[in-house]
Amino acid sequence: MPKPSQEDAIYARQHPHLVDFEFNESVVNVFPDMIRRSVPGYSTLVPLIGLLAEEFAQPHSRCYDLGCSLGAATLAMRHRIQQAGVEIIAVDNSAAMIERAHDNIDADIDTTPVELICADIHHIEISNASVVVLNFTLQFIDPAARLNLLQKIVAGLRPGGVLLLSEKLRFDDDAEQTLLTDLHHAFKRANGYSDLEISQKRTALDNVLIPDTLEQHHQRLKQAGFSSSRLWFQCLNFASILALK
Ligand code: GEK
Repeated sequence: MPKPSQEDAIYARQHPHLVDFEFNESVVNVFPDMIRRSVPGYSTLVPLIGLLAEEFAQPHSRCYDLGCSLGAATLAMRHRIQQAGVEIIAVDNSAAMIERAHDNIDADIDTTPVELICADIHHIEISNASVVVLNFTLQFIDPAARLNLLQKIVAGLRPGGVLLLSEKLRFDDDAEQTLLTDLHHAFKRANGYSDLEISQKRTALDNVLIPDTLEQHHQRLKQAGFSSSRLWFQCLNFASILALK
């Protein structure tokens, strides 16, 4: 049985020495609550990833969920994909995440095979892919390594294959950046986070989550070799792009 998720109170009290955010055991315990209350649109976006995967999955191909955490997008794809011979490969470099993802997959009744791999996504092989999902993962990758990773994904995709790339956005225009940041903080306050929690989490993520602008994403995807990319989902400063090989 998967362990029930707990409420996220990681930054509820003052932390005298704030360290950079890590995907460790204490985050795993509260992760579903944390991501739902912190990422606007997450609860709508994840099932839609399943729907898009159903559209683009090709028979006898692989669907990848890179930075799968507890396997939310993996399960969403698994619940929709009907094509024969599809295998889902879910990868995360946090052992605590993969351990809990195993429980979630085991408790699910669908039968599409899922392989869970505890590894850095830079080091895994991508081949025979029709769908690749990076759901809020690229933002945690060193900016200097992002193009390389996207090039590896294009190389591993079949013709007609897609990348679904969801990210927190940054905006070049200062007024837009301020407006969307204020709205995001209002979203978190409305979901019960205090101002202390919001500001401590922000500090902890400062060196770890490095967002790009929408324009940077489109340019990098083109440079990596995708033939087109378009925004298909946005909720406040969180968005998802569909890139076609
Ligand atoms: C979801 N997709 O629920 N290699 C493998 N995994 C990594 C790496 C790396 N180099 N860097 C970070 N991760 C999920 C949510 S969370 C987003 C994704 C968030 C993993 C990291 O361990 C974490 O589990 C995940 O990427 C990012 O649909 O917490 O905002």
